[in-house]
Amino acid sequence: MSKSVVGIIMGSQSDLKIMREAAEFLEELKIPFELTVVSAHRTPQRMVEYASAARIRGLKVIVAGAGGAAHLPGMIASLTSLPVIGVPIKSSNSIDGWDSVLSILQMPSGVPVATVALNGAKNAGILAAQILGTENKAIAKKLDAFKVSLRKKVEESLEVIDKKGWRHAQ
Ligand code: RP5
Repeated sequence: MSKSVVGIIMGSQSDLKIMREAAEFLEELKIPFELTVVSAHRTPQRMVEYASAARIRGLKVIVAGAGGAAHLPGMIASLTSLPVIGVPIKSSNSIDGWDSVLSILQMPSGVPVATVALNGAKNAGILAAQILGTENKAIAKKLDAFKVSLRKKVEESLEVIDKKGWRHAQ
């Protein structure tokens, strides 16, 4: 794989400090992605062009992050039949983050956006990889190894607790 299969987009460069976590996970798994700024409100034409050309350019999943009145993920989902994962971001114009969560989550019937937690860009990267992993055995294998690493981290933390003699439940 060398052509980008995941498109990571965000409403502003200020979202990058969060959205980079999606990029870093995909990089770790060696999944080719592209990353750019597309704003639903400031560059609406660019948003339409991006979504309309996404499938034909070879993208298979789009990860879209935005804060405040976060219309980007939903609008992208309205313009393409590719799966769209939305990342609500607690941005400078967010009241407390709920505005972006609800703007991305509460989509009308027929136009889903798979919404991750507030600032949950890493999970968006993981979910994008999992979607690709349904068809790609090499990616699925790396995701299985990732799951094992999660389990091992918990086991290691239990060992620390055991050393203290604090654990009672199995
Ligand atoms: C949203 O407004 C962007 O996604 C960003 O989270 C927020 C603030 O943007 P800037 O004013 O920092 O460019 O559209």
